[in-house]
Amino acid sequence: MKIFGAALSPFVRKVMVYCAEREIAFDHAPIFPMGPDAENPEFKAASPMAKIPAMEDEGYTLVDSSAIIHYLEAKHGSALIPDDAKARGTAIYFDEIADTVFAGATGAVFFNRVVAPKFMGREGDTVAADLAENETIPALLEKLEAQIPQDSDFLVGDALTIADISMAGGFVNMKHGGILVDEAKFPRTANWLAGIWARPSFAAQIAMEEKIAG
Ligand SMILES: N[C@@H](CCC(=O)N[C@@H](CS)C(=O)NCC(=O)O)C(=O)O
Repeated sequence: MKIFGAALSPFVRKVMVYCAEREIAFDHAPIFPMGPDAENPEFKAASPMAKIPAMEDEGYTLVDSSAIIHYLEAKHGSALIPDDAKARGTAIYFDEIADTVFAGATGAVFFNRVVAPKFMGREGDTVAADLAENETIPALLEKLEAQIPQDSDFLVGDALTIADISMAGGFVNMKHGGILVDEAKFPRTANWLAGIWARPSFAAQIAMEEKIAG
């Protein structure tokens, strides 16, 4: 199996960490889609809309982090998407909000403070990054804090699910943009996140990314 996409993308990271947790081997093609890599013929064949992550597996191609994880759960047996109806509903809910509202907010920081200046050779929109840091992200964290279970180290039930991988992955982009979750203001979120980031899958991913993000 081959995974196309830059590791710093929250969506690519989600698939990479999922594979690490499941010990699913893959080759990584670190495609950055906002430059010449977009013309890579293998990538174009796997990702018609030029989005990352894309996957090629035994001649089958697929785009979108959640779609790829659902495919891998079907192929390798379900492990990180719960079977129980309510647990599955909640896990997919967290995956969805990670990919939408949280990725939008953390992306404003990450894109403008890291991607634009470091990888695209232009200034980022510092006003947009500051607004996300000072207003959007704290407002989201306040809502998230109330949803972090008090009696578990995980977002759903008592084991790791796609919810933890997706949500904790988004916070890595915030970290690359210079923001950590304030433990004094959001203790449950900070504690949950520290536990997930300490897993070997995340620890290795973050260490590798920090060499790239600088
Ligand atoms: N919902 C998609 C989002 C994928 C996505 O937006 N990826 C971004 C990188 S973080 C991308 O490919 N951007 C390039 C573009 O839109 O041209 C997923 O979960 O995979």
